[in-house]
Amino acid sequence: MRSMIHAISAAAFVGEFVAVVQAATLTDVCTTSYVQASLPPDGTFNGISIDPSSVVVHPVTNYSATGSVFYPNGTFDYCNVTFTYTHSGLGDTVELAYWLPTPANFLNRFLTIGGAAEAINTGTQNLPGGVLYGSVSGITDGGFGSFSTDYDVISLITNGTIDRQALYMFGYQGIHEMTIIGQEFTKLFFNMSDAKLYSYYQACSEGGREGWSQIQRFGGQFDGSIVGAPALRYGFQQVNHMYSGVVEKTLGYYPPSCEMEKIVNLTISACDPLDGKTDGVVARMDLCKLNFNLNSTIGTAYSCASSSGSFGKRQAGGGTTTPAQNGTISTQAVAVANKVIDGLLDSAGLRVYLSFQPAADISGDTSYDSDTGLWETTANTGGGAEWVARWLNLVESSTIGNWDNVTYDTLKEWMLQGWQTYEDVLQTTWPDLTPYYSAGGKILHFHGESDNSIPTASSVRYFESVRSIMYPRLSYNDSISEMNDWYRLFLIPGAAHCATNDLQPNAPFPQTNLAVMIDWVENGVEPTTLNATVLQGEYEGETQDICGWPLRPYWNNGTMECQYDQASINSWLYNFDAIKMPVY
Ligand SMILES: *[C@@H]1O[C@H](CO)[C@@H](O)[C@H](O)[C@H]1NC(C)=O
Ligand SMILES: *[C@@H]1O[C@H](CO)[C@@H](O)[C@H](O)[C@H]1NC(C)=O
Ligand SMILES: *[C@@H]1O[C@H](CO)[C@@H](O)[C@H](O)[C@H]1NC(C)=O
Ligand SMILES: *[C@@H]1O[C@H](CO)[C@@H](O)[C@H](O)[C@H]1NC(C)=O
Ligand SMILES: *[C@@H]1O[C@H](CO)[C@@H](O)[C@H](O)[C@H]1NC(C)=O
Ligand SMILES: *[C@@H]1O[C@H](CO)[C@@H](O)[C@H](O)[C@H]1NC(C)=O
Ligand SMILES: *[C@@H]1O[C@H](CO)[C@@H](O)[C@H](O)[C@H]1NC(C)=O
Ligand SMILES: *[C@@H]1O[C@H](CO)[C@@H](O)[C@H](O)[C@H]1NC(C)=O
Ligand SMILES: *[C@@H]1O[C@H](CO)[C@@H](O)[C@H](O)[C@H]1NC(C)=O
Ligand SMILES: *[C@@H]1O[C@H](CO)[C@@H](O)[C@H](O)[C@H]1NC(C)=O
Ligand SMILES: *[C@@H]1O[C@H](CO)[C@@H](O)[C@H](O)[C@H]1NC(C)=O
Ligand SMILES: *[C@@H]1O[C@H](CO)[C@@H](O)[C@H](O)[C@H]1NC(C)=O
Ligand SMILES: [Ca+2]
Repeated sequence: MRSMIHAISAAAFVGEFVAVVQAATLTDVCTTSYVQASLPPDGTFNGISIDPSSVVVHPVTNYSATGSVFYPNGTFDYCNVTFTYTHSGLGDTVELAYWLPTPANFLNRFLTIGGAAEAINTGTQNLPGGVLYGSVSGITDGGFGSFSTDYDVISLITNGTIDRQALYMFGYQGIHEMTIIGQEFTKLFFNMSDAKLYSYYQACSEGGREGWSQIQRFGGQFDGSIVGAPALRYGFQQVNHMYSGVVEKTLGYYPPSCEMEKIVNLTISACDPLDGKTDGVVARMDLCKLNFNLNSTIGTAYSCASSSGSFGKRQAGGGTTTPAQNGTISTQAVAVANKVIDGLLDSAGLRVYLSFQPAADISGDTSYDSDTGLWETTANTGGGAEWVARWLNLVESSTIGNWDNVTYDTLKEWMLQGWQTYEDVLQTTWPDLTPYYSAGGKILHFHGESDNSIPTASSVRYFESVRSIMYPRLSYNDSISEMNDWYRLFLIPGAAHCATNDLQPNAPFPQTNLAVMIDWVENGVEPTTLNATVLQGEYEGETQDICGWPLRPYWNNGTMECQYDQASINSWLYNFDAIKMPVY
C-alpha cells in the first residue's frame, strides 16, 4: 500500500509537493515493491525500457569499507539495488547496480563510478566512496554480460566485425545512461520532488577517460567530476604501452628487472632533495628531468633476491619466477631508460608522443623466460598489443604474435590509425568544455607524478589544450586564473598509476577528493591546494597539501611554497612535430 501511494505521488505529481521530511528507515524502503515503484516510468528516456521484474534488492547493515586510496575507511548501512534495461529495437540487456544510503544519511547526492583497464566498472570496490558521503553510487555492466565481463573480450562479434553497440556503450553511452537513470531513480526513491540533486563523477585510469567522455559531451550532467590519470588520447595511449618494448627491441637489450629497478631507485635518491625536502619522495619530476643525468648510474652494483608470483608491474606478465639477480648497471640499460623517458620519435627524429617521468617505476617491462634463460619484453603480450590485435587488426586475440617488423614508425602508424578509427568514441580529447563550464560544472583532475602506465604529461597536455582552446585571447596567467575557477589539475608527488607507490612510500595520496569536491560545489570552497593523506610508511596519517598546476612545490626551510617556474613548466610540454594535425 505504501509503495502504491509513493508510486502515484512520485510519478504523477512530481513538482507539486514541497519536500516533506520523511522518517523512513532502510527496512521501510529497501524492498522490491518500493524500488519498483521508484523506477523512472516508461517514456522517461527515449529508447530505454527498464524491466521492473528484474529488480533485486538487499538491505545491508554495518558494511565496512577499508583500505581504499579513493575514500577513507568507514562503516555504513545501504540498500543494494540491481535492475536491467533494454534498448529499443536491440533486445539487449544492460544491468545497473546502485547503493543507496539509509534515508537518514542521504544528503541529496548521486555519484557515478567508472571502470578501469578494459572494464566499465570496478565491481563493488568504489561504491562505498559515495555512500560514505550521503550519496547514491552507481555502476553499469555496459550490457557486456555481467558486472565482471570486461569489454575487450566481447568487443568483436567475431574476427573482422566490431560490436558497434558495445563499443559505444564502453566509449561513453553506458556511463551516461546509468547516470541519467540513476539520477531519476534517486529523486523518486527519496521523494526529492524539486530539491536539488548534486551529481558527481569519480574514477581513475580508464575510468578517468570515461569521466572525460561525459564532461566533453554532457554539460550539466555532473556538478563535479573527479578524474584521475585518465586514459584519454586513447589511440596514442594504448599503443604507447608497447613503446618500452620496442625501445628494448630496437636497442637490442632487455634489461633484467633488478637492473632497471636499481636505475629507478638511484634516480629517486638523487632527485628526492631537489624539491627542498629529503623524504624519499620526488615532488619535482621537472627538476629531476632537467638536472639528473641517468648516465651517472652506469657501473653501480645491483642485486635482488629471487621472487615468484605475479610479475610485471605494468603489463600482465603471468605467474613467472624471477631468479636472483646481480651485476652492475650497464650502458645499454641506461640507454634503454633514457630512450623510454624521452618518448617516441619517428625514424626521421620527429616527435610522435610523450612519456613517463624519470623516477617513475619503469622496471616492469621485461620478464624472465625460464626455458631460454633470457630476459624478454612483455610488450607484445600486454595491453598495447591487445589493442592492436582486437581494435586495429580486428582479430580475437590478446597478442599480436610475431612483431619482428614493429618499429618506432609502426607505433606512429598505429597511433594515427587508432585515433582516426575511434576519434568519435574512444579518443576522448575534445578540448572545448564550454557546455560543462556554462552549466556550472567543476573538475578536479589529478595524476600521479610517478605514473608508470599513463604518462603524467598526458594530463598536462590535455589541460593545456583546454586552456588554449577556451581562452585563446587571454595571457597564460589570466587563462589559468579563469580556468581554475572551475577546472583544476593536480600532479601528485610520488604517486604511481591511480595508486600509492612502494618505491616512494612517504608520498601523499588525495584520498578525500570527493569531500573536497563536495565542499567546492556545495559550499564554494575552492581547492587552491589539494588535500592529501600519507597512506603508508613513516608519515602515515599525515595530511599534506598539493600544489595546483602550473605551480610547483618547493620546501623552503621546511615550509612548502607553490612556485611558478617557467623552465619546469616547459619541461612538461611536448611538440608533436611528427604529426601534422593538432593533437589535443
Ligand atoms: C552494527 O554495529 C553497531 C556498532 O558496532 C552495533 O551496535 C549494531 O548492533 C550492529 N547492527 C547490526 C544489525 O549488526
Ligand atoms: C583503514 O583500514 C586499513 C585496513 O584495510 C588500515 O590498514 C588503515 O590503518 C585504516 N586507516 C585508518 C586511518 O584507520
Ligand atoms: C548486491 O546485489 C547483487 C544482486 O543481487 C548481488 O549480486 C551482490 O552480491 C550484492 N552485493 C552486495 C555487496 O551485497
Ligand atoms: C580469428 O583469427 C585468429 C588469427 O587469425 C585465428 O587464430 C582464430 O582462429 C580466428 N577465430 C575465429 C573464430 O575464426
Ligand atoms: C516517500 O514517500 C512515501 C509516501 O509518503 C513514503 O512511504 C516513503 O517512506 C518515502 N520515502 C522515503 C525514502 O522517505
Ligand atoms: C629499490 O628500493 C626499494 C625500497 O624502496 C627496495 O625494496 C628494493 O630492493 C630496491 N631495489 C634495488 C634493485 O635495489
Ligand atoms: C649518456 O650517454 C650516452 C651514451 O654514451 C650519450 O649519448 C648521451 O649523450 C649521454 N647523456 C647525457 C645527458 O649525458
Ligand atoms: C651473482 O650471481 C651469480 C650467478 O649469476 C652467482 O654465481 C653469484 O654468487 C652472485 N653474487 C652475489 C654477490 O650474489
Ligand atoms: C617483415 O618484413 C619483411 C620485409 O618486408 C617481410 O619479408 C616479412 O614477411 C615481414 N615479417 C612479418 C612477420 O611480417
Ligand atoms: C605568471 O604568474 C607568476 C606568479 O604566479 C609570475 O611569476 C609570472 O611572472 C607570471 N607570468 C607572466 C608572463 O606574467
Ligand atoms: C583532509 O585530509 C584529512 C586526512 O588526512 C582529513 O582528516 C580531512 O577531513 C580532509 N579535509 C577535507 C576538506 O577533506
Ligand atoms: C629555518 O627554520 C628553523 C626552524 O624552523 C629556524 O630556526 C631557522 O632560522 C630557519 N632558517 C631560515 C634561513 O629561515
Ligand atoms: Ca623530496
